[in-house]
Amino acid sequence: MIGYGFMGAAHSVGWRQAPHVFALPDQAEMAVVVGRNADAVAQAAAQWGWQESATDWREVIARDDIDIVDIVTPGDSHAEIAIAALEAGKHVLCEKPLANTTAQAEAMRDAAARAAERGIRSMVGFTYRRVPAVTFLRDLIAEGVVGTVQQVRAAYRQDWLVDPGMPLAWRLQKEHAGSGALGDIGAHIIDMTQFVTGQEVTAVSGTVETIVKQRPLLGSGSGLSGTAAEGYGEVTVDDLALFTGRLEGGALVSFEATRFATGRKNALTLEVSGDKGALAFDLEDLNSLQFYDRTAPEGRQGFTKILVTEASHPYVAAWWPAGHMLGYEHGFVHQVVDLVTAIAEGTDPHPSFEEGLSVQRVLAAVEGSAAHDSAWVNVNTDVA
Ligand code: 4PW
Repeated sequence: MIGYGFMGAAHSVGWRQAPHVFALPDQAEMAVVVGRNADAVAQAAAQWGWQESATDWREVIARDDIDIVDIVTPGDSHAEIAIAALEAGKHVLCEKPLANTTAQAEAMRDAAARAAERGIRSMVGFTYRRVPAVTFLRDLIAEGVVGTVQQVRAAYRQDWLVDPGMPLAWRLQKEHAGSGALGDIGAHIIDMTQFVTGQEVTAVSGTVETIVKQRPLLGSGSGLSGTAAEGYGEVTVDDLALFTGRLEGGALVSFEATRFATGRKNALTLEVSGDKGALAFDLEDLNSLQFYDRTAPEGRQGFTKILVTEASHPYVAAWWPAGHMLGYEHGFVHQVVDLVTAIAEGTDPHPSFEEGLSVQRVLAAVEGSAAHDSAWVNVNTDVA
């Protein structure tokens, strides 16, 4: 695993738990964790259970005893590491968003396609697809329970930037993160919308905004928290992005990605409305779905809460007896299960780098639209 911050911790939990809870077709050992700071990465290795730590990812990728490379670094290094790993014959799991630009994502998709010819697999870490309720929601839509999808509402709201004293972490710097709320959390709701509806976003119109333009420099910290050092620096990414998308089938989607939703901590909500019914998911209540059945007798219709905690639901049987709850970390476990299974069975895991690229194109289209007074941008023809 390359990187050891917030996502490194989450992925470590995934690698650690998966072989204990699920009957994996092949074993995965937590061999090496890599980071630039030798002491800090050694501490991460000890805390999360990696056999070794190292400071040079190129040396680790060259090792014969490494089969899978898991990339949890900021977006600016995804392309270089992923392409090198694929060329070295390693299967790759890469955190989202796939890259910082569409050009990088295209190069990664091409490297993945070349590697696939040699049986090398690659996958993007859109982990929320693997929340059982989200996978189940996708299955229900595919089964036709909402009928024709006519409208989607997708929002990812956080509030960790409302405090102007929150320091200038890498997520707030374009050269490291590519974009702000748009790429970090907007990417999740774009992927989730495309995943559950089975339709791509073909055009967008949107706007992005940076509310607090200067922040204290970062002293220490990772993930969504940190301490300030002396001095201020420029915020070079968006704090929020609001955009409308058009799906292949014609339905409109309202997207909201924001780090300025005061009081909303990690509120990802998705509602799919169709001519036969509607389905809604809320990450802050992630063990359930809301289902509205328009075909039920008049007077008995209403949103019903379905607990997605039965053995028949995706991923659930391996965990606890029916009715027992899962949380944020379980998606990372399921991600490892699906990747290792695909590698062992010789199939291509999802989301593929191609799917990661499709999200990247939507992100670029939103930025393009925002730069031109929210003009509609066609994702596949207008994005270079
Ligand atoms: O991928 C996302 C992160 O970058 C996460 O799932 C949530 O938002 C939590 O942290 C950020």
